[in-house]
Amino acid sequence: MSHTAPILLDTARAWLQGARRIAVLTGSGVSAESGVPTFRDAQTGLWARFRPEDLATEAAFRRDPRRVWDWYAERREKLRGVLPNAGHQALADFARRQPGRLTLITQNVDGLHQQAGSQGVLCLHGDITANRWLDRPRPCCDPAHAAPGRPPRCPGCGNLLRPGVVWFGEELPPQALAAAQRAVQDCDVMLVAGTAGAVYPAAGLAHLARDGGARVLLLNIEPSELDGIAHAVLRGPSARLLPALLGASEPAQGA
Ligand code: BV8
Repeated sequence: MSHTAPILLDTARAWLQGARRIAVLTGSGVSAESGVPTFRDAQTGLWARFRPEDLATEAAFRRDPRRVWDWYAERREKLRGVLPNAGHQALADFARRQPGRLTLITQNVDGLHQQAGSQGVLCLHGDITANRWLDRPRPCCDPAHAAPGRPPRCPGCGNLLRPGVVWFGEELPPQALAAAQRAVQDCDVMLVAGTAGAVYPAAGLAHLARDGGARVLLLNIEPSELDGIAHAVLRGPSARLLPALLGASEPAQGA
């Protein structure tokens, strides 16, 4: 892995302030400072003996619906009362100040970007607070009348409700993915924040951006799988660095 130069905050800020179009990809690290455990860190206690990839699949859910439902119920519970942090806020504020310049793409299913006021967030991996039917719904399948249980089921045909997230082995929402691919191919700078960069096709967007001639800037507290393709890395927590990078520029001296 080639050594990617740490970059000065001011230089990174100049890259972003000077960019015509910016694409941002976020991962669970951006929500860590809101108290949401990252995907890897979430595997504690009851779930410590499972890899997330083993629970977040259709096969795992069909094999043991209660176990997978309970895992999501616990993650949903942990989201209750959680608020966006300064990192989420900085992205929303930048987009509000500079309409049309920033495309926000997220792997996160926690909805904190939207809660911070970000509009048009491209959610590649779904929404943990939503439910949908496991099998193609029949006329009898009405979520409002699902029989309670872990998971709830259709009293008519036994169809199960499942979390509205994208499981491993499942296709990403085609429109969101296509819009994300367009945004990274069209951007001057791609900022990748708070992700290990291990899950595809999301991580592939950084490669696409680089191949398209964009500068790829990583923000993470530690090395990630994308360091090798980045032009520069910023080491530090996103709730501190995103406001520093995207915050409104200080008025010029004596302005
Ligand atoms: C598919 C929703 C095909 C569910 C998620 C190419 C190569 C290799 C493998 C594949 C490939 N293409 C496809 C695959 C298979 C697979 C995959 O990528 N596997 C990996 C594990 C190798 N991909 C898929 O299965 C995808 N689907 O390919 O379908 C297909 C196509 C057409 C038709 C049918 C099928 C689907 C992938 C999506 C899976 N769902 N989430 C749920 O949430 O339960 S992925 C989930 O894991 C998250 O959404 C996220 O994407 C990922 C976790 O990654 P991170 O967010 O990065 O979190 P992590 O904990 O790993 O790291 C946190 C980072 O933050 C760290 O780097 C840490 O240092 C940093 N950090 C921590 N604190 C801070 C911080 N940084 C800054 N500040 C801080 N304070």
